[in-house]
Amino acid sequence: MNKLETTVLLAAVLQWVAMAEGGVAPTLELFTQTNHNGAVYTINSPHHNLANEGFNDVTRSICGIGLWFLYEDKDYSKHSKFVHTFASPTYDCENLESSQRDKVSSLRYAGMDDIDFPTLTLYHDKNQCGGEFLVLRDTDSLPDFNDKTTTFAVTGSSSWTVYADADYGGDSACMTPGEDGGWYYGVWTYSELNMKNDVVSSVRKGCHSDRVFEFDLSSDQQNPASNSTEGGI
Ligand SMILES: [Ca+2]
Ligand SMILES: [Ca+2]
Repeated sequence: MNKLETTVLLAAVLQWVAMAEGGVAPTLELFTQTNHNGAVYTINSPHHNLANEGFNDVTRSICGIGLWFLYEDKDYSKHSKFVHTFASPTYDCENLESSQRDKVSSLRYAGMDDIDFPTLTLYHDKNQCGGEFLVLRDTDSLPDFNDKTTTFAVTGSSSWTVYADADYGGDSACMTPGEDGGWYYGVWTYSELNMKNDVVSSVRKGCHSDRVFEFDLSSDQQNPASNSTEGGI
C-alpha cells in the first residue's frame, strides 16, 4: 500500500470511529518531508519531548484531527520562537512553513480525547505554553492555578466565562468559540479579553458576562490546506 492509500484508509477509519462513537479523538501524524511524505510518527497524546521518540527536529508536514499546538522547544516552553496551531474537525494535512520545519520538539492537544467535548484549558504562558489546567465544569476557585493564566483554549460548542476573583467575582469575560463545519474551538490571550495577565481566579461554563469575545476563525488560518493536497515528491 502506498502512502496515499494509507492516508485515505486512515481517513476512512477515523471517520468510521467518529460515526461509531459520536466524537473523534485528537490525532496527529508528523512527517519528515513536505506533502505528508517521508517517515511518519502518529501521536494521540501529549508529547513533552519528541527526542524520547527519536522524532525531534524532523517534522516538515502534518496531518490529523483536532486542536493541536506544536512547539519549537521541548516541554511546551515559553522560549519557543514559534508555536504552530493545527485545527481541523476532519482529517486534513498541511506543510509547516519553511521557518518551522525540522524544529518541532513538543506538542499537545487542547481539551479531552473527544474533539467535541466542551472544555476550557488555561495555560501559564503566552501562545499556550507552559503548565496547563483543564476545566470541565464551574470552578469557584483555582487552588493550583490561581492568578497564573495567560492564554486560553476552548473545545466544544459551549462558551466559558472567566473571572478575576474567586467565587465568580471581579472583572469577567465570556469566550465564545468559533464554528468550523459544525466543530467549535477558540484560542485567546488575556489582552484579547481586555483582562490583566495572571488574574483569573474562577471559571463558569456558559456566557455570564456582558463582555463577550467570539473567536474569529479567519484570524487563525495559518497555512491553507490547498498547499498540501497536491501530493508531490
Ligand atoms: Ca526544536
Ligand atoms: Ca485573581
